[in-house]
Amino acid sequence: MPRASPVRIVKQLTAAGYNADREAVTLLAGAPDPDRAVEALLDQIESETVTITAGEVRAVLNGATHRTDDTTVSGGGETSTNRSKAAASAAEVTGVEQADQEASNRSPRDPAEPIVHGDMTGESTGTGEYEDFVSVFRDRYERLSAMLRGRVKHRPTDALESMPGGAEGALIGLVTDIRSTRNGHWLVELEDTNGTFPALVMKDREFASAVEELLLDEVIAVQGTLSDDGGILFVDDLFFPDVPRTFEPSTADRHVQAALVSDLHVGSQEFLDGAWADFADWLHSPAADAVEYLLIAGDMVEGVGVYPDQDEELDIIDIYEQYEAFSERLKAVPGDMEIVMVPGNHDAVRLAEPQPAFEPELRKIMSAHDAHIYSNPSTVTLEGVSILLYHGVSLDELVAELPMPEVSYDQPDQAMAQLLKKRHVAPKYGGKNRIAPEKQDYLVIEDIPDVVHSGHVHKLGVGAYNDVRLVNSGCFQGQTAFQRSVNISPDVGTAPILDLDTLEVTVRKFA
Ligand code: D5M
Ligand code: FE
Ligand code: ZN
Repeated sequence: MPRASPVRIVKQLTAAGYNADREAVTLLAGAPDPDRAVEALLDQIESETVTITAGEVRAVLNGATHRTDDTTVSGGGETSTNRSKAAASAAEVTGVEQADQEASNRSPRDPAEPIVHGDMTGESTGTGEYEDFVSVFRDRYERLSAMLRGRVKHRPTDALESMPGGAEGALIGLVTDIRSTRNGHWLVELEDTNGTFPALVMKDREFASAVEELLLDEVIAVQGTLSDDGGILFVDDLFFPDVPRTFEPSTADRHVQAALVSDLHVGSQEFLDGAWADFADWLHSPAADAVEYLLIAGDMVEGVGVYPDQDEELDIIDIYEQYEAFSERLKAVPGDMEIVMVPGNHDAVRLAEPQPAFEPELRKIMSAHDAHIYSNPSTVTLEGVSILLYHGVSLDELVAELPMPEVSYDQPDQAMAQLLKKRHVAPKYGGKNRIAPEKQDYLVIEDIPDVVHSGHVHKLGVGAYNDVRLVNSGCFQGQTAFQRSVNISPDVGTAPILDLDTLEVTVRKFA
């Protein structure tokens, strides 16, 4: 069935002065010729109609004469409507007269449908068997080693073993052990599909500091000289899969923006309802005219049983009610924006990454504005700009494990840069990160994105790594008891606004 963008349909109806039910828009979008259907509808509709119903659309599509009753339509329990920017509906959404006024002043948005890559929702094959772990690590090795192959003339570990002492050699492997020797050098054990081989990095080499950046299970390449007995590789150079310095990101060819947020934690006593309402109101204002997309990088709700004693801080204890409440907050956002979201560790999906997007029942609850819901991680392309959405649980691991002072909660973008360098969103298996074994490693950053958008650490971070824009969005949750106990002060009410045409970021603050 040919499908026009629902957003375009809403825009056409809005331009003619009508609102429409969600189902009416869906029907029009799915019509054989949506433009003709809209045209026919506008011809037939009575001018005093405010909201076009599905019944009216069906009448037009069936070629029947116009009728205004809508009794044949079963809403399927869906109560949300596809709101246009028309003043009446803006008032209904926000309950704020000022926004109502502003809404009627702003020009309509015309976002395009996002294109998604790496959404593994419905693709999960893992059964948790040993074989799945073997295949996910094999896939990780194969994809990451392919990125490194051009940089070294590597040999498999078993081939290195049979080479004579003193020979030049190179190896691509998964880091399985990092030890310092008695003299302060580093012994890094690397594993490929054929076996393992030890590599020695001397402490006085210029790249010795790279060892500090290593995490277990990441894939690197080393090049050097075999020891006299041929049993160790003395490393002369070390490579990460990395992003080339020459990387040039793509940009949109018109002025259009995306708001990048995360970590609302609706249902928590600390959810900053007022800050969210202010943000939503701002989106209705002319100042936000160019903001056509809203990306949410996980932790939409607070969830239940995520941390010990979490129930003491819950405002809403039922998970479905939390999503109902979240959905209400989503409805406050202008209906002509495209919304993309992925789950986080507080959301009601499996905790292990990759996290498939929600089950149908929760999707239905969150169906306001036809939001696009993908797995964590996923990459969406908006106006030609590819954005990797990853909630960010591994950032905790990086901050805890990496000794470099710049990789800290105060600069989450620096931790995000490490993910790009390692070309994997959760390099270390185990620890804080749970990884679900799948046939394929969906966590490899296969294609270099133009932008990485994360959340989770509740700290704002805007940076870049070899011209890839990095954004951590902060949160809409006030400081929790846990955060107080470990002295984390979250960046609250923050909404980084990304220019898709320049990749510049302006941070808006609503708290
Ligand atoms: O995570 C918000 C941030 O706070 C993230 O850096 C983890 C950390 N955090 C929050 N609560 C806990 C507990 N109880 N233990 C360990 N780390 C925690 P979020 O995903 O929003 O909870
Ligand atoms: Fe969070
Ligand atoms: Zn989180």
